[in-house]
Amino acid sequence: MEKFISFVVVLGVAAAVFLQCAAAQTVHVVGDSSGWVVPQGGAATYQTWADNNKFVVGDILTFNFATGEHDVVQVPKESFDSCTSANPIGNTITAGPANITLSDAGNHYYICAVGQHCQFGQKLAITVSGSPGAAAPSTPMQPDSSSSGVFASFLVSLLPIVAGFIF
Ligand SMILES: *[C@@H]1O[C@H](CO)[C@@H](O)[C@H](O)[C@H]1NC(C)=O
Ligand SMILES: [Cu+2]
Repeated sequence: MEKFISFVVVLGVAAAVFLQCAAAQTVHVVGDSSGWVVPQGGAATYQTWADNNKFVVGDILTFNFATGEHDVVQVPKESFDSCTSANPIGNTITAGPANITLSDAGNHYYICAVGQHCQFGQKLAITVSGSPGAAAPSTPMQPDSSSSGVFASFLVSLLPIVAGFIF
């Protein structure tokens, strides 16, 4: 019986580690309650918002906008600075609200390509840092896919301990 309780405790610890990994992903709602709009305060609005958030690989950006009113496209810094959608990185997202998973570290630039919206400040620059739990920034932990793998390998590493309890 005592061995069984120990076994349950070990499993509980493993589950706690797993949940901590899964919870590492943060959802950032761009502009908070204002959403993704032409900001009243100009470009400083989203800069201030970005400064108040910490972005880590695996996090999600939620752009809240009505389809047809705005869009989102990731662009290089040059396009961001000059507010053009030249050399887009990936497709323009036209359906809102839109979630974007931050899959790599570094500087990311997003603009709205509708009308003059970007010129009026609907643009977002963020710096994404590597996942703190990862061995290296280039191999981030992906909460949905590989954390179950991490969990599995963690369980395997526990097998000798568990075997010790049971036998
Ligand atoms: C975006 O992510 C949020 C939080 O995970 C979720 O509630 C929402 O349904 C997602 N929206 C879309 C369009 O995927
Ligand atoms: Cu717009």
